[in-house]
Amino acid sequence: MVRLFVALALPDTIRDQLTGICAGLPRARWVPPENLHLTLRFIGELDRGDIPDIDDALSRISADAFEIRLDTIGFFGRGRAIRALWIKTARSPELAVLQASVESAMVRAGCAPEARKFVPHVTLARFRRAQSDLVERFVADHSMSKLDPFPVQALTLYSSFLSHAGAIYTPEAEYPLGSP
Ligand code: 3AM
Repeated sequence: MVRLFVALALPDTIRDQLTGICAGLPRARWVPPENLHLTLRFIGELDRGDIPDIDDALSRISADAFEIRLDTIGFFGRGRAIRALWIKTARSPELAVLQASVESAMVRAGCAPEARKFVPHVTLARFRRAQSDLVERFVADHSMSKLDPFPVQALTLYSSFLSHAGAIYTPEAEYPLGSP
């Protein structure tokens, strides 16, 4: 079995900018720089034999490259149950269309439809028992963080191996987008 997801890899410049933000929050389990990504579709556990159907569906997606920008820090959950700190993209109709294409492709490949609304974000940290006042202060302190825009030029199919030392994400295949 293999655990898969479809995501946007981030350029090194953006990883570096994010790594600069990811500090100074007690109890945060920061996502290591090499694991930072923007998930478009969590697929879940599949037989390796099902990968060709996923690969075929992703390779049929047709979309042009475009630019996005990460611009708002926030969190999922409330109080001690805050579970993730993230940075969200500025509104991007192109990203919404691309995510919808990935969703349709995955359903055509046999995956159950995703019921949750898509919130385009990069997870920066996870928490077991968050201190909500510190998380809220961190968000307020970073409300003016401005990251550079960057091009979205490919989709990446990742496998995820959950080890004791943390998740190991491996790019399994890349699907280039067309030139605009
Ligand atoms: O990109 P983020 O960090 O938001 O939380 C997992 C991570 O999301 C999410 O898939 C991404 C790559 O691991 N994920 C893990 N298990 C999941 C599940 N059962 C899940 N998303 C939905 N359902």
